[in-house]
Amino acid sequence: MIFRKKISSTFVMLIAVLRVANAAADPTWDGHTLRVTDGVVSAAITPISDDVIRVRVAKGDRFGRDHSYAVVTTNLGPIQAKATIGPNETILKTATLTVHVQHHPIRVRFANSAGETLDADNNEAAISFSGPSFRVAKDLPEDEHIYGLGEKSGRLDKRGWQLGGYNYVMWNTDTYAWDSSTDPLYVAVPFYVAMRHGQAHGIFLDNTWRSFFDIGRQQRDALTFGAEGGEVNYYFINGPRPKDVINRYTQLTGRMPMPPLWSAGYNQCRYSYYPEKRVRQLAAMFRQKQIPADVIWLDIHYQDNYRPFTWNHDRFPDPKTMIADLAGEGFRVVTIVDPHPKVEIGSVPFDTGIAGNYFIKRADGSVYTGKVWPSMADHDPAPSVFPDFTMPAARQWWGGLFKGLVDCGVAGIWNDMDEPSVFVAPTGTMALDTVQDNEGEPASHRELHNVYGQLMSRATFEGLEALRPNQRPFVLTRSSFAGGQRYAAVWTGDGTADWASLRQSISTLLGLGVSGFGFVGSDIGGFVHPATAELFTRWLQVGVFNPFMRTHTDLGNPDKEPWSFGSDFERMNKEAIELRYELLPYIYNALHETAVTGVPAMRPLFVDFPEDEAVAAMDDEFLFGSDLLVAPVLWEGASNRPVYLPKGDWFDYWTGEKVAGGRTIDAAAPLDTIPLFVRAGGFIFRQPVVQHTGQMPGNTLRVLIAPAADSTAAMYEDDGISLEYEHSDFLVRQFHQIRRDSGVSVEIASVGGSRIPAARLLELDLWAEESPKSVSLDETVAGTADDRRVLPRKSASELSAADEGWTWDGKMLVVKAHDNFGRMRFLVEK
Ligand code: MIG
Repeated sequence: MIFRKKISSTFVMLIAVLRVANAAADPTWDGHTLRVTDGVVSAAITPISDDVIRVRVAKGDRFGRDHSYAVVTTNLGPIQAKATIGPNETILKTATLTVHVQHHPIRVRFANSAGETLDADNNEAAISFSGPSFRVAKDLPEDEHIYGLGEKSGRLDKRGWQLGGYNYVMWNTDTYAWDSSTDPLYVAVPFYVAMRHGQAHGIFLDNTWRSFFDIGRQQRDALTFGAEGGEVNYYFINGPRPKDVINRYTQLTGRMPMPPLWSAGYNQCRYSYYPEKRVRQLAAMFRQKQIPADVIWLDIHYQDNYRPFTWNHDRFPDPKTMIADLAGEGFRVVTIVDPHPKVEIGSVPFDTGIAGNYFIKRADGSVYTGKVWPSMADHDPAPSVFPDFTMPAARQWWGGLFKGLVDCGVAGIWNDMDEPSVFVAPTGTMALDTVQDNEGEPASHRELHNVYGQLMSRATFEGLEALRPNQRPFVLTRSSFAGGQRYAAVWTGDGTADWASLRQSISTLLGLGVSGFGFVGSDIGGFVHPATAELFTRWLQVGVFNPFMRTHTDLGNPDKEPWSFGSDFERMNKEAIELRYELLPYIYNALHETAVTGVPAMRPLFVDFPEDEAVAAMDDEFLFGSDLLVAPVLWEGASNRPVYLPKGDWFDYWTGEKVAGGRTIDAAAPLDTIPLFVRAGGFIFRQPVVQHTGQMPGNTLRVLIAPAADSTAAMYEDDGISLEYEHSDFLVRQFHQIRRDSGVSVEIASVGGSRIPAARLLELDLWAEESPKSVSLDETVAGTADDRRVLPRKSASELSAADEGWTWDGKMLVVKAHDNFGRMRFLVEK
């Protein structure tokens, strides 16, 4: 263990001796950065916005290169910062924060404008260095909750878990059959959100070395983080709401770009689908059974002896024709590409990589080789070389290698093994003293290990972007680092097909979401071992509300398709996937919110209800978007479950029944039912079921509106595939309901973009206990009473065949009209 269990008294004495030996200089403030040295360490504290303060601390006074793979900009807008340098302390003030910097020894404390301390260095331990490593100790109040830290096992509230556990470690690792106590996993994000009394802030340690976070374990009232090398380089991020913290963190590290719409559909994978005939049969089965699906995934067996960028032509004689035929059926194909070309003179990746000097080197300068998949090949096995993705030219070269796959029509790329994973090596990864370019300042794998996957997915993303201009790249990666949300969706690797892993998948995905990764999912049904029918169905129901929805299973397991478990289960599985497609306009809208604000679609309740202490640690139910609360069944044999509803009114999605929140209810949940609740005033954007996303244009937009006195929501849409939305080819519409005793009005207005979608009908679904007297529509800009058109009342079957009118079935009022994509005002009179 590199980090001491306790700061020993000798260590403290050593600091005292050093302090005497080095004279400290007076603090300086140049209008941007406060510089302080206490003789042992130097600190540079820079407010980069009113709500984000950067803290750098180095041993002595030597700061290294200012460089980051995570941060995209520190230009976060206008800022007014003032420093008042006193004899013992400098007070730095922005519009919203006060930073107290003690000079001797250096201690930092952040307070809000009301003077409440948000984060403070632990007075005793604070900042210390030991050899190349450092640690920072913060006070951890008894009632503070800690979230995030990327892809983690255990519970949502890291603190609760930590008390019985261990340090959280950041070191990307291939963890086959991981469970709720495995750490670290595949993705490192040294960022956490702290919340106390409903007030949130965040700390992002921008350091790629192996790092650790000790949350009240060694010392109940201290949160300690540190790394094996590099500088103390962290950002304090202000709230006060959790959404503010996530928003600012993703302003700093970037947000996921709009994904292609098809990738938000249903994805079917296994290890591995082959040969071509099998793939065609699979596609045909979906269409024949009318179970919606958009994507079929090809795992490593499509390749020739596991060599990246090849096809096994015995299994896939004509991939281009196969992919074109599948496209005709509305399917896309995603193929896996791992980071380990085979050592093989005469093969393009190896030859061009050697020629360009793009592979990682051993400490002695020779090319590093390691055994991964190509060494397991039946034919002519050989070790692999590893592209150095920290070299910009190597990233560009790697991106260009996708040309063959893109020319075949492959729609997206799946990056696996990019921790990187190396077989046979004792560490499971490459030698730590291998050397990488590090964007011009060579460094060891020890420093760069954690960014391997992030930079591989970056190279893949940028390659696809260049090869298919004006189309959104789609990349899925197993490994990543802070900021990796800019390049790829993430799945949680090789979990197990058991109920504990299903439960675990939720807190892990919620934690990823809080950590900036909003486009995430777990292997539906679990990866390791076969799934039981019941487990698969329940997992699929959870998967409907994973931002990224993909079924996958391990080599050797029986098939895991929606129809693999008999006809009863097939019906329920079909219903779950149909629900995904019905909700796609809402899901896509929530993904857009992530792209714009960083706030994940699948999110913990505390994000929207920070003031409700009851939800602070809740991770067996969650929100999808702001208006849906999802309480999936996570226990074998259960046919009901307790559901906590935060304060306010909720509506049962299935029955429309109004349920008062602020309490726990018992929800019925037979095997074909997912307990789902709509927040009062919520707007759920839906459509009739389609078989794939290609069928969406022209489909009716169905808007379910949960009652409230006054509520609004915005809905975003675009072409789902190109980058034209960056040039205003999108449409944002504002929906506004107002309820009075006399009735309800629903007003729709276009508030952004210039897109006119394909002609379609618009349907409003309103729960109503009595039949309205009349329903009218005003489509004029001015909107006086005279402009209203009364819509005809119809029977349900008449309405389903008609373009305009309304019907009431005793519970639900359904109103239909042509969508004019502009202003529409519906008036329902009681
Ligand atoms: O060494 O490509 O997590 O999803 O099916 C195993 C084969 C490599 C691990 C991935 C898994 C994938 C499998 N891969």
